[in-house]
This record gives sequence, C-alpha cells and structure tokens, in this order.
Amino acid sequence: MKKAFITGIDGQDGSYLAEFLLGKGYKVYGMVRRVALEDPEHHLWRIKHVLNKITLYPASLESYPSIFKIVENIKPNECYHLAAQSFVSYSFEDEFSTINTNINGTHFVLSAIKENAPKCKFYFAASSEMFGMVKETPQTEKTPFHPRSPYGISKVAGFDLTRNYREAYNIFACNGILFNHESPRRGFEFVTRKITSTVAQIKLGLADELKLGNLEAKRDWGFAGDYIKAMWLMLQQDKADDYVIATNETHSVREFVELAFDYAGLNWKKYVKIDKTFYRPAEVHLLIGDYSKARKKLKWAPSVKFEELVKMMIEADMQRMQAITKGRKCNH
Ligand code: F7E
Repeated sequence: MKKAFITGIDGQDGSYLAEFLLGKGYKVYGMVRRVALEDPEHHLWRIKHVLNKITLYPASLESYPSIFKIVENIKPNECYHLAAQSFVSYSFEDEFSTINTNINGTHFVLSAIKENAPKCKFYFAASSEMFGMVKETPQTEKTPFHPRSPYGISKVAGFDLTRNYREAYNIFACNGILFNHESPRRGFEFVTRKITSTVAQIKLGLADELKLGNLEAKRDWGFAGDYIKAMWLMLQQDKADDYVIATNETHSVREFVELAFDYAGLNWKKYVKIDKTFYRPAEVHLLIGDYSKARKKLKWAPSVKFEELVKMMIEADMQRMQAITKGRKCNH
C-alpha cells in the first residue's frame, strides 16, 4: 500500500487530496498544528468525515526536528507539501513570520525527505503569486517571476529550493504553479468565499453590506477539487517537472461579485461598499495561466469553469446558512 504524507491536510486542498488519495487506496498521513488536535471541531471540519481513515501527527513548520521525526517514522512514497501561511494580505502585516514559516518549512520538509526517504516523490505548492507584476500574458512555466508580496517571495524561494533538491540531490521534486483555486471549503478571508458567504447572509437577512477592496483585480479562478488531481498526476510521471495549473480564463473581482449577487437574486450595487483597508500595498493586477503543458503531459484539464464555480460556492453557502439558521450543523 502506498503511503502519502500531506502537510496542511486540514486546509482546503489537503482535505480534497486526502479524500482523493484514500479513494486510490493510499494510506494517508497528515501533519497538523497541535492546536488543531486540541480543538478538532474548529480546526478539522474539512476532514471530519475521513478522520477515522487517516493518521495525523502534530508538528510545526517552524521545527525541523518535529518534521524530521514524522518523515523518519512514515517513510512516505509521496509527500504533498501544502502547509503555509497562504493569505497574501496577511503576509504584508507579518512579513517576517510568513517568510520564515514558508521558506524554512519547505526547506525542512525537503531536507527531512533527503535524509529519511530519498525515494519519496515530493510536490511543492508553488503559486501564480510568483508572477506578480506579470512579464507576459498568459503566464506559462517559462514566464519570469516578479513577486509582489512577502508571500509571493516566499513561494519563489520554495520553488527554487524544490528545483535545487531535484537538480542537486536527485529528489523527485515537482512544483505545481497553481493559479487561484476555490471551493465551498475555501477559507473565509479569501475574496471568493468572503463574497459567497456574505451574499448568503445578506439573502437571509443576517448581514446588510459587503466590504471589499480592489474590485478590478483579475484572477484565473478554478476549482480546488480539479487542481489536487493535477498534484497527484505530477508525481505519477517518469520525470519530475514543474507545471502551471489554471483554467486559461481571467475574471475580475467585480465579475465574481456581480455573478454571486445575481445567483442570489440581489442587486450588488445596493450592498457592496469599497473599503480602502482591503487594498494591498502592492497588487497583482492580472493573472491568467496557460496550462498547455499540463494538458499535454499530464492529460489534465479543468472540469469546472468560472460561472459554475461561483454557482457551486453560492449554493453551498446558502445551504450552510439556512442550516445554521435552522439550528442544524452542516459542514461541506
Ligand atoms: O485575493 C482582491 C485582492 O485573497 C484575490 C491564495 O490562495 O491565490 C490566493 O491569493 C484578489 C486580490 O487571493 C478583497 O486584492 C478585493 O487581488 O482571494 P484573495 P490571492 O491574493 O489572489 C494564490 C494563487 C495563492 O497562492 C494564495 O495563497 O481579490 N480583493 N477585495 C480582496 N481580497 C480579499 N482577500 N479580501 C477583500 O476584501
């Protein structure tokens, strides 16, 4: 039985990936923060339904010994390194912890693999944020990086660490350059989920406004459930490589807002207020990914496009809010 180790298993992507790998017959191990085990109701809601099928280890991305011991213990066949401080906006507020955690965390996992399980295949969650002030459109694996946030900088370092472990130590290490990917399990601080969860509250009379920052930013938004399949496919190839995973469509935050309110039968102009505190010191204005390489080599393509994604998220949040108001509990 193949053993997969997922850091950040309790996050959006980790939860979909854990389900997917269990379905493929893997033995699944995950790393979470100790606080998550102490308060599972609050921290582990995304993986609640698979908790009895997976093994969780408490550890910290800041502690090399804690990661070393887990990898030594499991000796995984595949490792998906997803854990990070992933909120771009927060990375401006605390540059130091974002950079420390994200860069060291990746370095620690890679080093632990080199020392304890050098045959383990490694996936790094790189990001379209590395393109930042884009040098060409659409962005491909060959587009130069110009990150515009401490988060983006930390991902460029993680990308280079991963590539260097491949070149220097012959580790099967891949970078997935994933563009924004969303779902009903997205964290509430990210713009898509902030919009859909607030629209659902407005619809039920539980909120009367939605405060947002820059509505003109454009993103290539896909469905997280599609993107985790690409992660797995990367590790099933003969050679380790780097891939852009995207939909090749771009839409503004404004378009997302309009569509989300439309689905709920509401006029967005009545509720959306611009709040400058949500603007970032440096913005990434336009992202659109060309996933031709993934399509050709991995035979991967996104199954959910923009309109369907917005609908899926709105419907899930409406159901969730209705269940909450009826006093029932419902996690997606
Ligand atoms: O912002 C604008 C904001 O926080 C999207 C992460 O998963 O994808 C994600 O990074 C856009 C930005 O995601 C609000 O200025 C306007 O232009 O949902 P977001 P992100 O920064 O694109 C990449 C690929 C990652 O790797 C990251 O980990 O929306 N925006 N008003 C707002 N954003 C937020 N969060 N809140 C607002 O009120």
